[in-house]
Amino acid sequence: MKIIDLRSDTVTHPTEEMRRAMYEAKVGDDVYGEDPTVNALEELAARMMKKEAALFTASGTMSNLLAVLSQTKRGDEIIVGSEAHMLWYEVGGASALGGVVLRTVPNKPDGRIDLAGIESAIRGKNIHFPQTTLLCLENTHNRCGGAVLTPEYTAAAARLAHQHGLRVHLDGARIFNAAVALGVPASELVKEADSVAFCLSKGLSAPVGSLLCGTRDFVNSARKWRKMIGGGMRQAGIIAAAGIVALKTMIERLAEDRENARRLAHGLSRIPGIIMPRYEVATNIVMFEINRAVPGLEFLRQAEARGVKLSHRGGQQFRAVTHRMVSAADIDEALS
Ligand code: TLP
Repeated sequence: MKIIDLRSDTVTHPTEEMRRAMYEAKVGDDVYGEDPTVNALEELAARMMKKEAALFTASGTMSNLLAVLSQTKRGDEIIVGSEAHMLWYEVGGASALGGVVLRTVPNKPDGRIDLAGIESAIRGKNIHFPQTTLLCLENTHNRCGGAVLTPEYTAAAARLAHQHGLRVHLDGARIFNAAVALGVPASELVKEADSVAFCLSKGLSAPVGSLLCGTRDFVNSARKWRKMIGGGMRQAGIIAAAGIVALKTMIERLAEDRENARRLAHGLSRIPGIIMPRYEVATNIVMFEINRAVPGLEFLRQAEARGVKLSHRGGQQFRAVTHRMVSAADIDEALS
């Protein structure tokens, strides 16, 4: 049976061109800084984000953790949105390994965090308080249904944070989905952030990897932390090669994923018993609920038995993510 896998864009396989590039990749020992393909990928990423330097890491989770380890000290407090991936899905790494407190401020449904909320969460000088040192934003916003932060919002939030002496990290796992949706270069969306993480292994279809970008000093520090947590990857050019192909060939096509997500959302909204959120689908993530006629787990099981895989968010709530391995015809089939 054909499977239409809408659980995540992380399920995408590398393209033929990526596989060829991996086979042919020139490699060296990256811990010595001698892997030419890793170096080329890091330079390309830094150029695309208009940052001084970049670091190739194993995953988005690792990049976000390194951003915390490199920009805070134990006992600090960092501000994250109440729906942040860093809070929900990164195993508490920032606290467990970075020793920081995660202070949450509510995310709005569109992924933003209210600026006044950020300002009031920043700790004043008081012997009892931890020091607030980092603000973390997310673009696109996973749990807010792939919502997009505009350059203006990001710049305003960053300005506010900087005024209070905080640094700003942007979890841009799907930053290119945001860039394509807004029709702006990704560098515009990360301009005011001190550090930005983005993923190669989601909609861009590379098999593994993420990049963490920022100043050269920041990246040097993150490189050291990466070594400590076991992320020195030796002949990583084999996987970096696919990343280069991803950045050179896979960004524009994200527009297709957005169209398919809209097609899916439109179709779902016409099915009795399915409840759609009121906001428009911004990128490649579609959130929906089903009414109580069928228990959520049963719906999940029945959809899967018919070849449609979905993410279950708990209760009656589901997530579907479009990607390169799902066509418009697949969306129609999933709907039917
Ligand atoms: N998100 C995954 C799961 O972890 C939920 C998914 O299927 O969406 N930041 C954001 C905004 C993400 O969505 C993800 C992955 C990450 C970071 C972590 O990336 P990886 O999976 O490479 O560690």
